[in-house]
Amino acid sequence: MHPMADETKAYIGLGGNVGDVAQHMREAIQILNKNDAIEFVSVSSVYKTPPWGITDQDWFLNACVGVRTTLNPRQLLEACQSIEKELKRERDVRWGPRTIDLDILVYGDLEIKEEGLEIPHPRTSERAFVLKPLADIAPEILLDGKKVLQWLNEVDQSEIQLVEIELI
Ligand code: A4P
Ligand code: MG
Repeated sequence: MHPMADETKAYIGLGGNVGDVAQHMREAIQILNKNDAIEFVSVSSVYKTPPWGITDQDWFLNACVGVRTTLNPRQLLEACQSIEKELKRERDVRWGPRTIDLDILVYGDLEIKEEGLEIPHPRTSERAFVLKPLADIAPEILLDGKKVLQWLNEVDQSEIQLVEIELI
């Protein structure tokens, strides 16, 4: 079998606001890396972002990774969810459940709207906390016909802060 057959470029968003989120991001990347079907390609900077949706909670750290994978979208979702479980299980005891989320933001140019799986991830083009890190590693990819960088310029990113930490 050709090792590069059927690889798709995908982008995964990392976010959390409980516990040592940067450390969870590092661990998530390490676990992704260990998967033979996932090749790690790129990582964004880390950003401190105001909470979106429910605003009465701590600020988040957000970042994005780019991968090449032979997994199909469902398999990649399962990989992401098993990482969440692994990292949350540890944290459950000490800090409660919301330590890190992994969202499949983009999978090639695929559009999926199924029960439990929507790609591109819902509301990506409205969310500065997703667009800012995604623009570090994939400014030119298209969401709904428009570049990530263009979407970013249309949202309020004034409160987002660059955090000087390395994930790899
Ligand atoms: N799901 C569907 N599509 C996808 C996809 N493309 N990638 C389903 C990953 N999961 C996907 O997710 C709920 C369900 O989404 C999963 O069972 C999966 O089948 P979850 O992670 O269990 O729950 P959640 O993340 O709390 O819900 P949701 O609706 O995904 O929330 P969001 O949209 O992820 O928002 N503010 C800042 N600043 N930074 C953040 O990172 N994150 C959230 C969560 C809110 N506010 C935030 C941030
Ligand atoms: Mg989510």
